[in-house]
Amino acid sequence: WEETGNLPFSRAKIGSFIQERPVLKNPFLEDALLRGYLRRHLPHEAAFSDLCAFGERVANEVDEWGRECEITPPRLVHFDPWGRRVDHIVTSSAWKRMKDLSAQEGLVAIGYERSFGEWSRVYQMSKLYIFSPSSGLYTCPLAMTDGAAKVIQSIGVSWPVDEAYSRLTTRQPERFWTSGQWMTERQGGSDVGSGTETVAAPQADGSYKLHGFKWFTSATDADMTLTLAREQDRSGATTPGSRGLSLFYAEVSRGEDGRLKGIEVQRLKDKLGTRQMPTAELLLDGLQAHRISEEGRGVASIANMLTITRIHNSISAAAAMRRVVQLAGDYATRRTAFGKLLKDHPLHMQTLARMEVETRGAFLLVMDVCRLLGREESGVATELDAHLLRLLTPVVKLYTGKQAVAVVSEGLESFGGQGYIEDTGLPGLLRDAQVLSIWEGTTNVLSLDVLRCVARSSGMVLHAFFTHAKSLLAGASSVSSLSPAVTAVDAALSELKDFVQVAATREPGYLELAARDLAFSLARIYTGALLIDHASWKEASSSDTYAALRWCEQDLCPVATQQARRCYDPNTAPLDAALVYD
Ligand code: UCC
Ligand code: FAD
Repeated sequence: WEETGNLPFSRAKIGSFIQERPVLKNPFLEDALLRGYLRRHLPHEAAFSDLCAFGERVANEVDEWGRECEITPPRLVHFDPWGRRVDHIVTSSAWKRMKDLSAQEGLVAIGYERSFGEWSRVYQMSKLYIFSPSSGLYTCPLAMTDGAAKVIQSIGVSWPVDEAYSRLTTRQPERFWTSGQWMTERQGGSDVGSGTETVAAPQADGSYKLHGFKWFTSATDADMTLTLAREQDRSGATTPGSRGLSLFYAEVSRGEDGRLKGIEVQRLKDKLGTRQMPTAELLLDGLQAHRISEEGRGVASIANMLTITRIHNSISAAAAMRRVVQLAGDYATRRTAFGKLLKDHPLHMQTLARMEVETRGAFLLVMDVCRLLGREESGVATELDAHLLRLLTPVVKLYTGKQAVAVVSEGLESFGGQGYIEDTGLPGLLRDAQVLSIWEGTTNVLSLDVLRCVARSSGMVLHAFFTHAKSLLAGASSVSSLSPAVTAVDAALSELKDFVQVAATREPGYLELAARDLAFSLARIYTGALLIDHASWKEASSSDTYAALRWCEQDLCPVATQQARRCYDPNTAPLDAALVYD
């Protein structure tokens, strides 16, 4: 060896083994459930060929742009070289390409063109699902843009927002606008009613000047925003609480001196994830705005935006899970340990299969909410559909947000140490997933939203839930292979019914403590029913059946389990507090 110079590791040789990387393939073609779901519900050649072509583009072109967004994060330039304040948020060229791509591909427009009628939202969200993990977080501005278009559509497309609407929903890159959603102030992001200090001073021309401080504003390079503020009366007084909040539309523009009009960008947030995208603190110092809601109806009017952004959030969560499972599956065909490929280790496959079950459940739950949204928007929704959409929107957001963190974290581990190495691109998936349960309403706040919508509907919302879940099970009653799953969901529905009956007789604090478990129960039961329904389709595969069975083996109704353990009784809250501060 010495004579030939082939000594291992000699003369700077670092060994000859190089591990093959996991390869991203066309995310549409790789996703059996997505294709099966669309074949069943949206069997249109045009949709399939568009999704297939887009998937090819995502794998071969766009994914690299997403990496570029990550490694070239936005930065804030406060002053120009001559000392003039400019507050310029410098973004990467890849981020700008994402904007053009989004317009060209109709990633917002599809929802408003409605070429596929009531299935248009499912089509749009399928595209976003393919795009999301490669998008460099561009799905964030798209979510808010879609939400703003929805709000404008719901209040009426007329001056002063008609031009904005046409720009938010266009496919022409040079006209396309994105929108911000500025709700959070320093005192409160959940409790917006108490936390909003921004005031709106009426102007002689009917517009307003906004003065306040917005603590979190994402994708701050947007062209416009919707935001909340308190209208001042002639004496400068405002109404406290939610009832004092109105919704305002403002354009983000610059004067001839190059300065932002009425806005100072204080700083960009230094974030755990979502680093591809700017999130700024903004001082609103006389920002010109137009009130677009009735006075005092700001929260109710922005609720349409929340519905849309929460659905986008859920799509991103399911997509992150799908991406990590795809990459982990591919890696398992390339990595060897203990003499065989990872894919040949049953315990490793069990781990990936459990991730796959979670991913399938999340996908079907969020697609069902998109289906309901599409039905509502095309005017074919029944009353039951409307109740389900209201109930399931917070449910899907809060449940998939938690699933995404767990599944993506497990996914990183399946690459061993490489899952922890930044330039593989894998850690970013986890860092970006962590925000999904925080923004657009935290898990607890959305659980309380579930309670609120149940409470305000005098039983109608829960009735819709039980009726639809039962009808999904009924379709599968003749499929014997699914019967253990059907029995499990049926039993969970009965437990849930019992819980509701008992809870109705208890003090309000009881329900508050049960809120999170209740929301999780709704998610697990409904998802179980959807998996069963999909598996009972005549073209379903044996894996569809297996996934349904596996999902339904878990505790589908944790709220009943915890109730039996007396976890919501009046003595629990003081005991919890004592434990925390022990
Ligand atoms: O985080 C943000 C942007 C992040 C970036 C975008 C990411 C998008 C995904 C990207 C994926 C990559 S923006 C900030 C988001 N902030 C929140 O989500 C706030 C969380 N807090 C809540 O949701 C609270 O529940 C509040 C603020 C809505 C509670 O306020 P109030 O004032 O206590 O609420 P009320 O009094 O219960 O409700 C006021 C009205 C009522 O209508 P009326 O008066 O007609 O009875 C409610 O029924 O608003 C109605 N309402 C709703 N309607 C409240 N929530 C809803 C709802 N969810 N749906 C329909
Ligand atoms: P808090 O309301 O202080 O909540 C703290 C904790 O208390 C949470 O765990 C919450 O669940 C819990 N909690 C609160 N109330 C209750 C209750 N009644 N019962 C039980 N538990 C409760 N906001 C915007 O408006 N626009 C943006 O573009 C935007 N971008 C963001 C980007 C990023 C990266 C992040 C991290 C946040 C962004 N936000 C944005 C803000 C985000 O929406 C808020 O941070 C979020 O809604 C939570 O509000 P908070 O931070 O005030 O938390």
